[in-house]
Amino acid sequence: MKAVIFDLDGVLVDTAKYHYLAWKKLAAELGVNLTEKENERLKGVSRMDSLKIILSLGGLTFSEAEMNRLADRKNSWFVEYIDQMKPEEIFDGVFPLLNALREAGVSIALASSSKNAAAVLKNLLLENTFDTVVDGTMIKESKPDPEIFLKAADNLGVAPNECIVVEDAEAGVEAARRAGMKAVGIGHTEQLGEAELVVDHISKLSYNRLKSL
Ligand code: B16
Ligand code: MG
Repeated sequence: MKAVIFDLDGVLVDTAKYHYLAWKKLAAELGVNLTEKENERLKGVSRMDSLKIILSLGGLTFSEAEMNRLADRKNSWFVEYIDQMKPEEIFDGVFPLLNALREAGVSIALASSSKNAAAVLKNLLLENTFDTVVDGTMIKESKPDPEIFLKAADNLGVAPNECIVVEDAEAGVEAARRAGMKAVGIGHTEQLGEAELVVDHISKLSYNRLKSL
């Protein structure tokens, strides 16, 4: 284990909840009931891919211009939530884990599909915490494509099989597997069963537990 690559939304902080609330509001306007179960498919995938999933749930089709307008509308609500975020919202267990990895000489990276990741990191005072950050503005394909994790490993100068990914999304676990990396899932085995280890919260992870993978 030379590097650990952390997802942002739903792993370090509960922005996954804000994505869900904003998508649910948009879906309701379109006459679609977005359940928590269906929302699992939206986690980790890009904004436009998320919208397409919602439209397919309702059997709806829109022009590209209209889809852009809908995606912007959802994003404006999401941005309102994250503008209010404070460092206290970082999950318990994040700093002890990051510090333990640092002390052991393990690199730490952040890989988020979100185009808002820089703003979230800034509000949480985490902008200088990671050895490299790859976000949705820097990639062509979002998770489940492995591009984001391969780019993070490349930035660190570490081989994929020396990296462990920490993810809350099924698409993220699949992206890690396709990148040739081990994955730890934060959530439920029902969605994240492909991961080497699944825990319900990041506070359950330790340096030793990651190393033993
Ligand atoms: P944005 P992550 C992902 O972030 C979210 O899980 C996903 O729900 C969201 O659609 C995606 O970012 C794009 O976000 O609309 O802000 O660009 O989990 O990869 O940190
Ligand atoms: Mg996530």
